[in-house]
Amino acid sequence: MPFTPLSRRRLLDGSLATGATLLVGKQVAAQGHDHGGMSPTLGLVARPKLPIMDQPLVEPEVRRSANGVLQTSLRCAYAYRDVGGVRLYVRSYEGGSPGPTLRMKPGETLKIRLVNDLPPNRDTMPADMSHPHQFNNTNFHFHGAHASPSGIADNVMRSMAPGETYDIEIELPKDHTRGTYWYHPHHHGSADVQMASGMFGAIIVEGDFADIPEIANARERLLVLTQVAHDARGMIEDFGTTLFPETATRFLTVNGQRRPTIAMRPGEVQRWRILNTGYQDNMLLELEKHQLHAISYDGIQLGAVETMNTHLILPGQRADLLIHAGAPGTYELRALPYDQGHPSPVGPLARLVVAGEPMNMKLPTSLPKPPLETIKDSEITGRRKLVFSATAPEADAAGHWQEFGFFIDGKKFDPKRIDHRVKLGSVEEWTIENTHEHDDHVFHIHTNPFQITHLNGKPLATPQWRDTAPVERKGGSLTFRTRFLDYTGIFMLHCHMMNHEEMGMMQTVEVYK
Ligand SMILES: [Cu+2]
Repeated sequence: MPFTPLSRRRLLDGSLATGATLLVGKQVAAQGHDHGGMSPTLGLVARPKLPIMDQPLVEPEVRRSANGVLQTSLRCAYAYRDVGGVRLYVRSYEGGSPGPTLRMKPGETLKIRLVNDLPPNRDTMPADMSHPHQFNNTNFHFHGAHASPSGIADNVMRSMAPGETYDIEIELPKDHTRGTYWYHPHHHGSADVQMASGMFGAIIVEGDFADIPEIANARERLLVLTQVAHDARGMIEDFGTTLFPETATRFLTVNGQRRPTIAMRPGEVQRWRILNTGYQDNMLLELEKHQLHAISYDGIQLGAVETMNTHLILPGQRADLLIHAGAPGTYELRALPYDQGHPSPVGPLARLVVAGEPMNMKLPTSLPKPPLETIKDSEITGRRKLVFSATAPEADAAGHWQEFGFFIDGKKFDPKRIDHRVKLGSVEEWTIENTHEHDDHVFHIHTNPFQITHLNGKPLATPQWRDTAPVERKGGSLTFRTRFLDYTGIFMLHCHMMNHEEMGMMQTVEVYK
């Protein structure tokens, strides 16, 4: 049929046709049937029917370095996400959660252009900085990086305002430890809300265990464990009702999926890089009828495989575990009950489905010498003691969140105050004590990892390198040694339970020349 210009008649036909569609749509809707996608003009969002659970695990998009540089952009914006039968509308990196996985090597530079496309803040600055506020400010932290905390590097004192674009450049030294790291926002006031919304991603510093064939040949999986919290609208816009109460609505996901499936063959060995991004709570992991074989914690290689039946992972921590698949069957990866002062979240995380041709893979019998030298008594140049504490309303533990207070050395965070001055070249032994009756806390310090020597005053059989570690309630303690050799500047230490950090459980450290 030859082309003819639109006539009035045709327009009329068109409008009639649209009307008919609307009418049919209404009738179908009245009968209770799904009419998703049939009448887009009504402003309905077509909603694909997604199975709520048991879909194959999907790993985030990977962005790699080239010629010594990992150059990419990260856009912060609201996004819709359908997770486990809930439609969320929350802040995101690149429209999803987790954000892209960044893969780079020691000696390389991470260059990020961060575009803050969140809307303007609606509140002004509160009188107390340790009241959550201005949820659309952001910045960028490379958790676990041994890198400069200054300038446009791993500097969490930066403020990235909505509507603006910022450059970040983090150079890793050539001898940086290799393993599983991550990134997330760290702006005081908004970091908790943004992380609970799913703003985080993994950073893999490549090249560990390259000479151990049992590990190098194992298929790698990234499992980003998350506590998903939301209000009745699928949003997080209020700290006091959505994040702070221990009874707030929340569920667990892996890579933003509810109970995904992970396929293995009988006898296969896989390496699972597990990262706990939970904004508040611990998870006690168990894989039904399988042992967990740890080869690395917090991105730092262990000197020997640690085999266990369960593994406690705290917010911020990573554990690289080898899994040796047993007989065909379906096995649940789950979080078991754990008392951290309140019950930690419990439930299924994923399902391991073992099927197919058997494989004859083995676990490594030994691991290479770990990358960081044990800190000897003779190296210690100074000691410090820090006290984590909290106050709660006396009459009623379910009191309003503003009646609670979270402190280090009796003070709330003040970005203008330097809490610890450390001379470059120092090697120190610190003891962190927790006098809080109610909660265990999670100690994390930026820039330099530490070697735990004692927990609750008892020496560890093998001192353990970490960047995040527990401090148990009712007088529990964490003792570690750490070297301040490479970087000057101001960085943070804090509780990695983000509710506590946001309410003031954070301090500054300045390393000076
Ligand atoms: Cu805490």
